[in-house]
Amino acid sequence: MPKQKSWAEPWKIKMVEHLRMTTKDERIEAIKEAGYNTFLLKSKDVYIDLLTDSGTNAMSDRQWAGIMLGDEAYAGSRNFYHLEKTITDYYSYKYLIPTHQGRGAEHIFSQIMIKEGDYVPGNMYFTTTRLHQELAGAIFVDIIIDEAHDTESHHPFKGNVDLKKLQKLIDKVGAKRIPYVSMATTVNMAGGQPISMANLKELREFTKKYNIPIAHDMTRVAENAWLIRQREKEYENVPIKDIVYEICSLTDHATMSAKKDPIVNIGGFLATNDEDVYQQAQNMVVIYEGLHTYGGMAGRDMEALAIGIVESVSDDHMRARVGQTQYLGQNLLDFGVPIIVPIGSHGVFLDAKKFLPHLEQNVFPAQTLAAEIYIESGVRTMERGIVSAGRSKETGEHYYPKLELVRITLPRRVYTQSHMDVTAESIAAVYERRNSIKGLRFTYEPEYLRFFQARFEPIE
Ligand code: P70
Repeated sequence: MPKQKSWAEPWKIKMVEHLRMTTKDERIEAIKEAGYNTFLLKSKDVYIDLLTDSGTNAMSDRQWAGIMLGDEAYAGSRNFYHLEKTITDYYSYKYLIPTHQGRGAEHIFSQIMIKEGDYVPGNMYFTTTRLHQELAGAIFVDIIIDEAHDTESHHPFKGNVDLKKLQKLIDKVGAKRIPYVSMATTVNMAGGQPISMANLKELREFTKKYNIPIAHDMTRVAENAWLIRQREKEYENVPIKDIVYEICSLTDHATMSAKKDPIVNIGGFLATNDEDVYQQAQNMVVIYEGLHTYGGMAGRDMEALAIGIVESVSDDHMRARVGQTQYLGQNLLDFGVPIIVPIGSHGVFLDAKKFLPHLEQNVFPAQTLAAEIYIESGVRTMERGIVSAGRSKETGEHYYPKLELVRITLPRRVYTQSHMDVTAESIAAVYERRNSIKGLRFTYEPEYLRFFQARFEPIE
């Protein structure tokens, strides 16, 4: 008898997009031209693109049909009202401000909520989120549990908040200097790890005492809901849709990069239950994004998003989505490749410190490994380590994050299990020749979000 019953995708393929195969020599040239930064590779030179799950999803026939229903009125598009109702029905939030993508919402929200010298505690930083908090004058404080920084801990909810760390911050700076707690479902930089419902409820009770609101980064909330259902006994039979609604109900505001969970290619929003914040955001969105009934999205994109939200909370969709990630992760474990456990939802994360133990963190092991994987097979992955962490605003020194990772991220409904097999085998091949791999050094380092455009050269 097989150990586990197989699952299969709850869809079939109607249209295909051709992929270009390349030779190793072509790839060596391409990565050199890209300054050893996978963000700077041209897509035509990539075979299997696992850089990100952001905006790389395959829309359904229903979503494409929705595109034809785009109402491109400048003001009051009917797609906006459809989206607004969907967000209230599925995510509970009362008010909606559409934005061009997640960071547009982060920008507006941070500017409204933060005063110079404030502190924003959160369950680990995210690059764009922290930068907007810092640009608004805040200092980010990590309050995730210690296990999140340990690639070997099997804690089922590495996204949990450590309330003792939050208490310590309140004791030190006072609740008045904390405009909100930044809470992400799931935690991207920790390896796609979930927060538990029990922990979120505790956080809610705790913050209520101090009158501190919770701002929810809900970019991958449905994936978090799936992992709650897998790992939290009381929820094993609860539909994803209900878990998502309950998570959102425990928070006050939300920012969303709709390019992930809701299976579209562009879009985002700020949602809130606070009328005052809504009013201020309506005013700000017209400066930076567009009128408050489209905020940087076309009418057709809002329609595809409204439909995608409903599809994203389907149990069948999520079983296949997270099932594929688990399949790739298990394959890599079987090859003995060091990855973050438990396997998360949107990708598998290689532990570059263990993969390349002979490299110091200041020669960028994860950046180096992502470049080597590309050279091996044309699979594109992303660095999530010291290059992503950037430099401290105060000291100008690199942040040295404990986690030095390469993220292998899975777009939704795009690749097959055979693509996963090829990916795992090519990473295993790099693992076999790991001892001969050397590090990189900067040749160009941009000031903001340096990982996107930085360039490197190999250290001989
Ligand atoms: C990724 C993307 C975006 C993202 C996110 C969370 C938890 C906010 C955002 C911002 C794209 C990305 C962004 C920065 C560095 C690398 C890649 N994550 N919160 O690939 O949303 O991109 O729409 O502005 O994951 O993980 P947006």
